[in-house]
Amino acid sequence: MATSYDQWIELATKQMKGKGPESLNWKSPEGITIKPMYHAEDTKDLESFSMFPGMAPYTRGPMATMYAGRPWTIRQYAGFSTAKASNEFYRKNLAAGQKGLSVAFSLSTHRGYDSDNPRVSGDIGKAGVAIDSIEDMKILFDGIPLDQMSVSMTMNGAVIPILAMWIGAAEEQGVKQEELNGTIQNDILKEYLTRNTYIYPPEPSMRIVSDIMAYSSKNMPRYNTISISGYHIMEAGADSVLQCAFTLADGVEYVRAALASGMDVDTFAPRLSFFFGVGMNFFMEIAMLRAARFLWYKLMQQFNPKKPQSSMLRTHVQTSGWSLTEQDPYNNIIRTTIEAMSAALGGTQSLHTNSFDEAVCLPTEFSARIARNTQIIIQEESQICRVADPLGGSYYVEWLTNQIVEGAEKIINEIEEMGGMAKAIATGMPKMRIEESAARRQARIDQGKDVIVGVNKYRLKDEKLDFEILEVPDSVRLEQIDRINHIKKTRDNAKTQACLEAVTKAAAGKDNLLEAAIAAAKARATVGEISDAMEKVFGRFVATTQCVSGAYSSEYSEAGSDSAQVIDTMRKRTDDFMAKTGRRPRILVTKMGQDGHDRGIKVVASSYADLGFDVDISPMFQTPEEAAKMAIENDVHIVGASSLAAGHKTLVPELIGELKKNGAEEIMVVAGGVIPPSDYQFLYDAGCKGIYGPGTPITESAGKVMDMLEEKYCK
Ligand code: MLC
Ligand code: 5AD
Repeated sequence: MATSYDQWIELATKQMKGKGPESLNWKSPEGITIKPMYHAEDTKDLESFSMFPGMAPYTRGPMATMYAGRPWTIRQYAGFSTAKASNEFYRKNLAAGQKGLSVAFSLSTHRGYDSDNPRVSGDIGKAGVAIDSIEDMKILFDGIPLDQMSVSMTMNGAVIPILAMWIGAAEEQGVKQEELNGTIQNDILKEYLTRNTYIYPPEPSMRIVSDIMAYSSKNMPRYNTISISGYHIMEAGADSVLQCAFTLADGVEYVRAALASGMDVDTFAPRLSFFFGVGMNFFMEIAMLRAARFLWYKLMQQFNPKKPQSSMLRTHVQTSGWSLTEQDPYNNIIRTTIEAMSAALGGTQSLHTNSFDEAVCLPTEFSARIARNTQIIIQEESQICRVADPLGGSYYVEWLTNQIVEGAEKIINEIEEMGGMAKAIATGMPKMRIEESAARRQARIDQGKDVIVGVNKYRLKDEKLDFEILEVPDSVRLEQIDRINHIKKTRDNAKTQACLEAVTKAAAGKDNLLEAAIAAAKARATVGEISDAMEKVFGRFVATTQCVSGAYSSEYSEAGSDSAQVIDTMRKRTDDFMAKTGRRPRILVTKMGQDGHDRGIKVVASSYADLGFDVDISPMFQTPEEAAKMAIENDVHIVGASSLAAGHKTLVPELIGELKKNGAEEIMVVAGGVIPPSDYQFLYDAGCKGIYGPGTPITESAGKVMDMLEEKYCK
């Protein structure tokens, strides 16, 4: 029976008692207007999408049969404590159905510090495994055959020593370089943008990227030399269009850097890989992955590749850690399942599913099992792997894919006009866009416009956490220091020093840095020593901190008078404080230790400023001593310490101690971030005045801070 769109509108209008279906249109965070229904008309001009998987432009996936031929790799990101503890964890996971490895390193290692460096005393092994030398690396892969197991290593800052140690450890395991299979993240641009585990300034860092590509394409043909990452861009607050655009623009920048270093496009481009994050907007995430493949193909054509693989986007996906909640945490299993389905229906090659305890601690054996089984059940029970790109041809998905292509292309063109992504990053443009998007999202959540079950709707009265929490003992640091001392005593020091000098010489000249570092790693030089050998020439990068303004309050006031009133009330309180004390309430927000997750402090800083606070943001990576000094010099009323990498029990008490030592105990300290509730009392006992966990609305924490300030200064 023939039907028409007009008839559908008529029917819908009738069923909705006179309201047209356009009243159901929804504007997504990307600014895309989503209609309640799609049909053939919406896709009729999208000819580029009538195609096959495995064929250019690869929208439907890079392989012809996709998961029907081989399912994606179940690759769980993990690492904590010592190499021995992580090795045991890996082996158990592999025995239980995990297929590929993915190493999470300690933040101290990321930043090129050995475990005996006093700057990192609160970080060792807390957020990933601490690796100081090739000996640690050998323990990490003990009993894991590196010629068979593909290994991803998330390393960007200290990428040269870590990759060198992995190659060296494999060799000492009897595995040749050409047999090695895996991926190194090696994506430094997004570190300046969001993840913050850089060491050197951008220019030498880009050279490191090219040196790794050059070395690997010659010696390790099966190795993916980079994992161009949108995940962290999304986690920092970017919507899907921004994630897609900035990630691909980063990719183009790397291609240009490799070409400029004299490589032929077809020697390195087939081994570029990608990494995207998927959140809770189910179809949007699927469309983003499809759009990214289409756009990458298109973008690569300007470099005239001859091999099809050179323009084929292959990607890893991780479900969104940020989307998971501390409140009612078993809901996180459901969220992760939905996100994993997006990744699969979007055609990922490899996937990490987060554990439900994400917002509290690192995965335990129990939570890791559920996360892994989420993938195994999808692969082995749901039958969705039987057909390649099963959503191909869906009016909505195809239309949405095209929307993301168009939106991202616009931003990529803007970046091209600025001279490419490195230049765009230097202007601060992408960072500000991401932070604005994050502040808006926070405002929508704080008002209940974006629902988060168990947090801003259906909240439980009793929020007891009833699961085991993984805690890394401080003794890991001492164990690591013992091993460093032992290595330094037993190695041939003259040989080590000569190798380190060769690394410095390579940094100053043209020799390949990875090649020089492999020799140093085999001569038992440490991560810190190899990093320092390059730092002598490259220097260390210090970021300047900027902050958006107005995004939080403008998103808030758009919601109408009730919400706007919340903002007005807070502003009146900060104005009154000023009238009574002669100063605005002044807060320093700080990140201490090597924890680079700055979405939280950026959102807090820009929203508090919108509410009438004077806000100072400390540079990243402060020691407690430095943070205290800044608080005193800036004469703040209160310090907010954000911790997402398990350093809170050392760093927060040390900060309070430093303030006291310098006669500034009147400066109050509050903490926020990923802090297990079982640690709250410990922090209160140490003098912390407030703890605001994930899911606390900004207006609520600001209200509590004002309560304390009014009590102290206005009575
Ligand atoms: C796949 N294959 C097929 C096939 N599908 N063959 C025939 N028919 C099919 N349908 C083949 C492939 O060609 C390949 O062979 C082999 O199977 C493996 O498939 P793959 O697609 O290459 O998978 P994989 O090896 O898993 O590689 C995926 C990848 C890679 C290219 C995306 O880069 C990767 O594993 N990335 C992981 C990155 C990661 O884990 N990052 C964690 C970040 S966490 P051949 O012969 O070509 O090998 C993080 C958090 C933080 O960053 O700390 O901030
Ligand atoms: N083990 C497991 N997952 C980790 N993540 C970060 N560190 C680890 C680790 N050591 C995951 C979390 C986080 C994301 C960046 O990576 O899901 O949100």
